[in-house]
Amino acid sequence: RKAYPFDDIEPKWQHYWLDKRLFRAADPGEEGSNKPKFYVLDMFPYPSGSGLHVGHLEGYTASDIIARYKRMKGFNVLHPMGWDAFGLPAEQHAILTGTHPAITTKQNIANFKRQIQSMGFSYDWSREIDTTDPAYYKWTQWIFLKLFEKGLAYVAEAPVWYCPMLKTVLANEEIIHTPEGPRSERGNHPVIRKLFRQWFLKITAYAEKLLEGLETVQWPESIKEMQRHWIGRSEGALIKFAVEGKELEIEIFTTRPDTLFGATFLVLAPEHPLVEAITAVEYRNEVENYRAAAFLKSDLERTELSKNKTGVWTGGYAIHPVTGDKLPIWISDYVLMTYGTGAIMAVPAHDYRDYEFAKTFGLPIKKVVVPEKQTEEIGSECFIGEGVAVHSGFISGLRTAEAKKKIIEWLEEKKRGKKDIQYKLRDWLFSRQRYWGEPFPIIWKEGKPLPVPEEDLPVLLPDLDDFTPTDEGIAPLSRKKDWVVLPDGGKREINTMPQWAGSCWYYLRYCDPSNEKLPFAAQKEKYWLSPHGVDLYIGGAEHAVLHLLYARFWHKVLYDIGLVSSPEPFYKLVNQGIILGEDNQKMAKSRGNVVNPDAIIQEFGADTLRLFEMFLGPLQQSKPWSSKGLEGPYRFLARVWRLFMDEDGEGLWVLKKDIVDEEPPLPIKKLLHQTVAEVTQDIENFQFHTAIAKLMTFVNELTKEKKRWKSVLEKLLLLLSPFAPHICEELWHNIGHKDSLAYEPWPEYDPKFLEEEWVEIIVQIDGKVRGRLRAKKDADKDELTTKATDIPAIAKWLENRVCSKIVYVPNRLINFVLE
Ligand code: ANZ
Repeated sequence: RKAYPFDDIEPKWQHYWLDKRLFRAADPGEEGSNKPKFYVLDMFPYPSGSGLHVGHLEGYTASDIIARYKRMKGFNVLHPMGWDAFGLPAEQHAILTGTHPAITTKQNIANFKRQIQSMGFSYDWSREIDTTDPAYYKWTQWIFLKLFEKGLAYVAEAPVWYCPMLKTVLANEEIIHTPEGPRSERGNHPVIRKLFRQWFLKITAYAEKLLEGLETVQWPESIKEMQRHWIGRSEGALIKFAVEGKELEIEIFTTRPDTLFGATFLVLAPEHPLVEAITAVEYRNEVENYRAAAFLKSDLERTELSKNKTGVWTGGYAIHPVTGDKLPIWISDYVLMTYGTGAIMAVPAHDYRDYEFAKTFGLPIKKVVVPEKQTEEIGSECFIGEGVAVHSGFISGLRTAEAKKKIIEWLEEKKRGKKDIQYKLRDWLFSRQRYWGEPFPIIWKEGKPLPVPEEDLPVLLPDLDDFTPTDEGIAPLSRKKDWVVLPDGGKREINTMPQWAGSCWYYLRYCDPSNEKLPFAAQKEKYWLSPHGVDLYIGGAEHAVLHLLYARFWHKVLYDIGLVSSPEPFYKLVNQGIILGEDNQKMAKSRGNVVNPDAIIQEFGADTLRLFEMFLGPLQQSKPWSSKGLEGPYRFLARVWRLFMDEDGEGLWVLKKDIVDEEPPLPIKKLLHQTVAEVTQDIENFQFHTAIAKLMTFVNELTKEKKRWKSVLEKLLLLLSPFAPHICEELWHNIGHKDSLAYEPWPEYDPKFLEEEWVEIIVQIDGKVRGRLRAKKDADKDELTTKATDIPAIAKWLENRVCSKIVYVPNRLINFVLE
């Protein structure tokens, strides 16, 4: 027999909530929309074949607690859910089994939805969206066209990551670098570099705005820092070097223009367009071979991982813009074509990479900066810090910052260079040679990409039987000739968008999910997103630089076009910590340590699982699962149940007879108000584990009492309901309420019942203890001084004396120093 009948209660209330559409958010103009709004968003799941795992449920439980709490606090709450359903796994499955990805996706969504609903989350299901639904992706295509119109989507040939196993091109972020070489994040397959015609989105045009916006949002500092790092802003200068004997100039980017006098050679990326023109005939073979080898390496292999510097001399020289010295021009793969100008001035005395290169090839090293305090770094041949310029002509003697300024002024005046800012951020590789994604709304005519007219959207993804890309990596849609080739000779774009596309704007669609004329109506967007975007976004930290950067980029473009009303999409971001397996390892099918929520719900109920997920530890920390721990919350809920319910002679649950409509005694009142105050504060601070601990203490105390005060029991149910909504609804109903408690006002507390914390303060005269004083914790100094001087024993010492100083150590002592 179950300790309490959760198996009856839970499905019953889930149906009640759904049938009554109890959690429908009121759109502007509807009843309820005059309340303040609160938009609490989850990162919507990819509906995988293996179903929900307990990690999803952690974030979803946390957001549900907030949603339920905010409703009770009088907010009009938008709490939606949907499916990020395009993507590789369904397509891989289709390739293996022949089952169309649409079918698998549909089944998986149904399973995810069943699982999510069995947790009793208070989603507004009328707003459910699915990124693979043509009614949704029509607008993903529409937004793409806006980017295209603004010149933010373009086609380029580019060396990109290609995975021969997955037969697709992957973005930088989808690659992991292992000691065995670069691999695909998905599936862990080896990847290589290949030249492809690709779509790119010009996220680099928003680098500065993406950086600035970070200052306005309430995000974990670690995530902001990862985005800053990813964007990688560097301030420096561009400097032009003439090539000896040629009408050519090499432009370099440096963050240390103050070291110009220490440049002893130049290095070009092997792909640099001037390499051919500069290379002397006798070096051509060697240079060509080196270039071919470099092409096969990734940027990361070329820079961070490679320790031994390689390179070849072109036979050419550059002229130093100030001294006129001849500097040999080399090529090396540690200089990347994808950053700055693809060329550098090498300053081996002040840059490690250049130093290693100079050592390897016997090139000169010239010291031009010394530390300000000569104690540091003495004797080291490579000093990368800032200091004072030496052997540097007109900037000698200047500190680094001034030296930079002065040399830039000189360069600008002589038209040999200028101040410059570079970003590490690259444009977003946006096309995939895959089937299961949004088709591009693009038609090719005479080699030019043209937008599909708006009235012809959506460009539907046609049916296919064979989902494998061709061996050359050409997208599978190329097989659908009658779809690709149009009667007028135009040809459809056959690549599809990456999975990130649909998740770039889904939070906007939730505001107006069935609009057929627009992605969302302005009035609804304004209501839900003003003034600062989604109020609270909960999800995993693994999206720090992918989804969270891409979505911010799209949002900022939409903001610039005037389609959204806030410059940032997500105001407050909370990352839940990872739930590890019981073995403290990441949960993974291959390790066999994945916990299935269905089995737990069956054995203990959803309320127990919800409580348990929150009771594991602080939301933001990662923590191991412990199936033994489920008993605790389960017994707690059974105890709550027994505060209200008794078994009759036939084993049926009946309401306790001794529930009284009386004022509770003072100690119980105090405990109640204390609990209300603390649970409220804990919820506001996402300290759900401590909130639950306080509710447990409260219930233990109530259990000891002979009487059951109805007003106290009611408050308990309201406080517990965001965490364990089913049992609370049932008991609320049992004690005589007709309606759900979901919109009951959140309990208030009266500070006069709160127990103050007291401390003992030592009172000293000239450092000797002369008295003691009980005071409220953190009381202020003046208040305490008055109190202390009122103590007769102290007053006696102070009589007719002049006090020169009062020393106060908060919560510890007060010392009167006499003259
Ligand atoms: C001369 C110099 C002297 C440099 C010195 C550094 C220290 P971040 O901070 O990453 O922006 N660099 C420029 N373009 C490059 C490229 N395409 N591939 C590889 N390295 C490149 O670093 C900028 C510095 O990295 C630049 O400043 C340049 O080396 C190098 F004491 O120029 B520096």
